[in-house]
Amino acid sequence: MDLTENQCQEFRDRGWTVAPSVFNSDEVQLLSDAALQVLERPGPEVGREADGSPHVSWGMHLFDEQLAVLCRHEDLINPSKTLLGNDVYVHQSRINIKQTNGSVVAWHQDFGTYHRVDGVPEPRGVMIGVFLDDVTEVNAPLLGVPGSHKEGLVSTASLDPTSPDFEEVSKYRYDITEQTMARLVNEYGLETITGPAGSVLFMDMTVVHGSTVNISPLRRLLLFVNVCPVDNRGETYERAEYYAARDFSAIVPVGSEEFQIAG
Ligand SMILES: O=C(O)CCC(=O)C(=O)O
Repeated sequence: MDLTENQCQEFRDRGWTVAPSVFNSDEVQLLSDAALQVLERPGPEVGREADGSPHVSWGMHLFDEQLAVLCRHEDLINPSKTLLGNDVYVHQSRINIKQTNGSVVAWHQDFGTYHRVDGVPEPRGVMIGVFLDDVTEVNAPLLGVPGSHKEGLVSTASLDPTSPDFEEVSKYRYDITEQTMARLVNEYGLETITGPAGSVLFMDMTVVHGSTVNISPLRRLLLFVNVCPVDNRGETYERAEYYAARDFSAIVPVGSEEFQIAG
């Protein structure tokens, strides 16, 4: 699969495009099973809600072979190469699960942390989101400010040393102030990013985005494979490898036959 010219144009103008029906139901099942297993890990690579249930796991490709295959999958990598005009490496991968009543994700830009903490020099990179549940208006979809990637970095540090996860995560947070958010939404609007399970989102790393609490009973499981071109690699190593790449070699794409689907 590769993106059409219209999809590439939409990515450039709006900051993202969603490709439907990239993965079939067997692949969605396999990836969901693998992701749920990784979320069971006890280590610091899993971030938790106040009640101890997991809401994120970083570096999924380091911990599971099927998810490692996904991070090399041709339907993720070839479109990213088209969008970025170069070979790519995975800067960060993660599993985001929005359980019922799970936490809010504050407005931010992924590139904010990648640049300031991981030393990725330029705002060139794609967040690839793989939808493993139907994402609709009702189960806390990602919300994005269309066109916000054209503003460059608009986030500022948000430091709260009393936060329980300060050392692991919060120290590296760069949020968008209320004033900046009001200006951006006034200028560009705000949209939901939805699609059926099996869809894939390609989003510029500089787009301002976040999500609300999920008060529905409908789970929202999403995988992210965030890639940068090989000439835009992280130059500092403050964070562990599960947050930020050490391997900058160009990914050689593989097909779905690499997945080990049972039966
Ligand atoms: O899953 C979400 O709602 C947002 C995840 C996200 O933006 C992040 O973890 O940086």
